[in-house]
Amino acid sequence: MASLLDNWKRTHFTKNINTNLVDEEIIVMGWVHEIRDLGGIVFVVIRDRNGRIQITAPSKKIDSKILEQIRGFRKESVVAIKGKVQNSDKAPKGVEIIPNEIKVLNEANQPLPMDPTDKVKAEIDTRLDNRFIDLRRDNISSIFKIKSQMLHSTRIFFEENGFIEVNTPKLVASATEGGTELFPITYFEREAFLGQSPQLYKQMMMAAGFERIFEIAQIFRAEEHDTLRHLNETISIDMESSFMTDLDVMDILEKLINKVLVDVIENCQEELNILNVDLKPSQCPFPVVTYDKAVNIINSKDVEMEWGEDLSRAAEKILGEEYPNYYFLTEWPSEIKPFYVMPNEKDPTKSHAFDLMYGNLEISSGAMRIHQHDLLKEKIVEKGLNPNSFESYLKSFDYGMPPHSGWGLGADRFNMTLTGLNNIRETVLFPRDRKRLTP
Ligand code: AMO
Repeated sequence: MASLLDNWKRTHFTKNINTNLVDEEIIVMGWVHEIRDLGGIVFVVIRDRNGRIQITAPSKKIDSKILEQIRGFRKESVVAIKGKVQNSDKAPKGVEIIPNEIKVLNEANQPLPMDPTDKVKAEIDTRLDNRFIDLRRDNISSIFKIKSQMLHSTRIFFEENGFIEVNTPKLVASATEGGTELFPITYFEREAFLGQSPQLYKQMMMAAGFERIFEIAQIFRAEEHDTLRHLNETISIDMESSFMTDLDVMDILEKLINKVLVDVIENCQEELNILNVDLKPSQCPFPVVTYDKAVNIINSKDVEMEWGEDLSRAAEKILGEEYPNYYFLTEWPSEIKPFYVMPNEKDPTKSHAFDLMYGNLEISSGAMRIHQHDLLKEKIVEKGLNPNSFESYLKSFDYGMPPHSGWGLGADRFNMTLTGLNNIRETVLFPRDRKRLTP
């Protein structure tokens, strides 16, 4: 059957075809990116994962059957081409392939739901509806190659620093973060929720004596609002460490951000060029701005903000103008941070919580945690939550819980800072927002 691979094996990715291969017979496989039929000669561009190659079919030189096959190509069909590499001044890579044999492995219906060659611009909704085609574009797939590097470097970083990777449940019985709503689900005969953070489990792993753990996993937030930086399902890079303070884990966060920057700059230059991003390692240490100072800056720029309020969007924008790169916001009021955050010993209205910002975008929050059972229970009650819902968590504080600190870094937001994108939907393969549940 013509549509099967039979015994054909791809010999080269298009990226690796160069003048060293002239006169060799090779096999390429990929998508029909472009067809130009000039009558006496047909040019086809074949695209694969990370490159393109020109196939040149001069009617005088090649078998009429093959020419007919090529003329019948449809854009985005999947084909395999066996042919000889030859020098060409005009081909973009200085070489082209003269085909000897062709297999059409799968034909693409026409018209295409969107143009993957970028000649016709599509709206974000059309793109997301046809995401598998959208992702065929270099500028879109580059985002995910950078993300893959980011996650890879993160794992290496944690491993090098003695952290163990863990996987905690995403079907959970109670809230952790306050503020955002939970997604309820039916769990047999009772109600459960999709996890909004591995927070409680991270802390219980400290009681388990693991001391340094990290997790990279989905979190679910029933955010009602539709913004460029919120999704209902997103990836969080979480860490927790025993015998460390908030300052210690801020240092770890800063080092991780820089390792990722250095690795992306080193290994993803091609993708950064495609995205037109001039990424630079960040200045270390990151500036530290106390919440008090932030309130002063914001009020001095004519946006009103009371002490004790969370940052409004307008307030974040002012801070972003003042600090366009990475910076920490520290000493947050206890009132607006979750129950597990350690209050400041001298002034309990303030806390050991911090956020990491990039310009006007919050990319991480963390804190030193309360490790004393009674204080923790008191805070749970103060926040209007029911301690009974936290029984198994609270129990882990009764039998040897060390002091500990940690943070959660929004991987999709972090990727926005690496790729220069301002819509979080761009950095997620199949984003889930207020209106979108498919594909
Ligand atoms: P927080 O709720 O601040 O903290 O979340 C941590 C980071 O996750 C990202 N994030 C989101 N990204 C996109 N869409 C969303 N809806 C969304 N919600 C959160 C942000 C944010 O900074 N348990 C704590 C972390 C800790 O203290 O360890 C927590 O979940 O980048």
